[in-house]
Amino acid sequence: MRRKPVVLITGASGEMGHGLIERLSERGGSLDILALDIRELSPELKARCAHTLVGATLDQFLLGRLVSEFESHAVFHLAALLSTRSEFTPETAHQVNVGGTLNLLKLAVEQSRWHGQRVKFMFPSTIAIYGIPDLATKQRAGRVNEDQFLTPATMYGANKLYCEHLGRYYSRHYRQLAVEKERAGIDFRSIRFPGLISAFTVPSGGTSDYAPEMIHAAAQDQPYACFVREDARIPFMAMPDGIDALLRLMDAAPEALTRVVYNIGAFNPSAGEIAELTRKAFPGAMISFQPDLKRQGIVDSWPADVDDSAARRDWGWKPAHDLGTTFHEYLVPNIRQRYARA
Ligand code: AKB
Repeated sequence: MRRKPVVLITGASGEMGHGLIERLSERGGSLDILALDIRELSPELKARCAHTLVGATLDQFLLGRLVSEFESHAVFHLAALLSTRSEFTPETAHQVNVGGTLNLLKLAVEQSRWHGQRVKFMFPSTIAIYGIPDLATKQRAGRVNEDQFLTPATMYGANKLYCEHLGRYYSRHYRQLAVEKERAGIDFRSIRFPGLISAFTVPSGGTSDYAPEMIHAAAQDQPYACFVREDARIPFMAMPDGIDALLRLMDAAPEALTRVVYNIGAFNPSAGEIAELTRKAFPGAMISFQPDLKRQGIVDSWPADVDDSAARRDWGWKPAHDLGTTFHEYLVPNIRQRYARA
């Protein structure tokens, strides 16, 4: 009896999961989608998946059942507690973000043993792995490359940085003292995502959430008190570009890749610039700035911009949306439609 060959997506019901399932289901391909999340998927998302499971990546029994029924050939491990939420429960965040990732890496390497092919393991890392000590240094640093300021100031950033190293270990050094080398093993590939802005989902638990929160509030004529200063500046990207980047990196030929972990960038507006564009798109938007100094401190530790030349060179990364088209072609029309229907 052959198990069903699938691409496994954890955190499937999350912001990135929504976009990825839509794109993967449209793309088709030989692998069915197996979606795993602690929450039930929406009916629309479920309709795009061949199989859905409700459960946690920490549930060893569930993962064991998954292995008995499905043959995973690729994994998108999206399940995570984001930066702000992780600060309220740092130990739980460690268990979910690191323990969950370890479980999935172990599952992937076992799967590759069963079917004898390398399992592509796609891992979303984050700009939160960077830790810049102060604003003067942030200003001087400008576009930060992948090998700078690797001193995260949050549990989430520490978790993600460690998981990058875990992925590299499983990909290149796993069981290196065993008599028999892993025949197939896993092919771990990771992107350090900037703040992602979606027109179709509202963020939860991130510190870069002020951008999407502001825009979605304005579209609903709700007042929004922004928790960072007007001059706060970090890199952002339209969600569709983030999904495209994941798929493009997955499709890249192994020999083209000079790194396991890549930066990608698109635009890096200040919070004030985002507010200005939001007021233009939604006249009368009630936006105020009431910085939460603690959350502001996290944003100040993240780079103002990233150097993504390695991704552009190795696998042809190029964002489809700049700040203007993100607002005028992606966010505003879709968000207007979303709330008009509501
Ligand atoms: C967060 O704010 O925690 C995330 C991220 C930048 O990784 N959106």
